[in-house]
Amino acid sequence: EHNHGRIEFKDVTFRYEGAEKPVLKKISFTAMPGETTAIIGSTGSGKTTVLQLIPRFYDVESGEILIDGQDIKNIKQSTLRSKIGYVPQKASLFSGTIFENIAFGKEDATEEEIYTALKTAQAFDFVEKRGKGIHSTLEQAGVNLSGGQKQRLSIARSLVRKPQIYLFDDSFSALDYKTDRILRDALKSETAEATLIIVAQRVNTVKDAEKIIVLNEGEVAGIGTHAELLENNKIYQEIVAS
Ligand code: DUT
Ligand code: MG
Repeated sequence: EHNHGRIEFKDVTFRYEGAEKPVLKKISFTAMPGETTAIIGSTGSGKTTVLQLIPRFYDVESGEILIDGQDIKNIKQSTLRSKIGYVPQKASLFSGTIFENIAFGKEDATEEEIYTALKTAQAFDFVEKRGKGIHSTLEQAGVNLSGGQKQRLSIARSLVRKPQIYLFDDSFSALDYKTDRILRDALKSETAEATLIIVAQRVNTVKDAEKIIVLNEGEVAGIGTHAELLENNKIYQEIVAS
């Protein structure tokens, strides 16, 4: 077994504490290193929940999640988290410099590493425009940033740590189509060996993924490429048409 970051969900069922019904029902899929696996589905379908099970923010009710063949329950929490770069749906920036925000989780990051990450995340230009560049302060956790700028800083933060596995939760939704495209191309070449899981609501963002998982009410409604799903998946067709 190679340690490359292959993620396998096997019949994963999950219920939030106190909830009557499970929000994920027998989810199975594999996400391969060197590939982008996209998860698409309407609001409330369970996309964020799927991502959050991987770093074990919650434990499954039944089924299992394996990384390179090993049940994540048997991986030390610190080892597991160090493998994963999780970019949450809502950017969690804090009041401090841009440098501190990007280096969060890798406090010994050099300026060069910060700049490289900002460039990949298409955040370099707007950061440079601020008086003190990366040493500018983000007031009140970034109230003076746009949604898309916050998303790009969050992405840069994940890149600095160079994890094996990247989980992007709707991280491109506030970007225009062109920036979305350029950013994902840059990500792909910067993280060529990594396992990328991208959650999105718009087809344009998932289209070129090696594998697209269609989630519907906590169930996998289909897995395939854009072309395959367009051909044979009713829910995917509806998303495309919407
Ligand atoms: N849910 C809870 N408790 C939580 C989080 C979510 O009960 O702490 C429910 C809400 C929803 C389901 O779980 O019915 C799936 O939520 P999730 O946030 O995973 O859905 P999503 O696909 O990420 O929705 P969105 O596109 O709005 O982000
Ligand atoms: Mg979500």
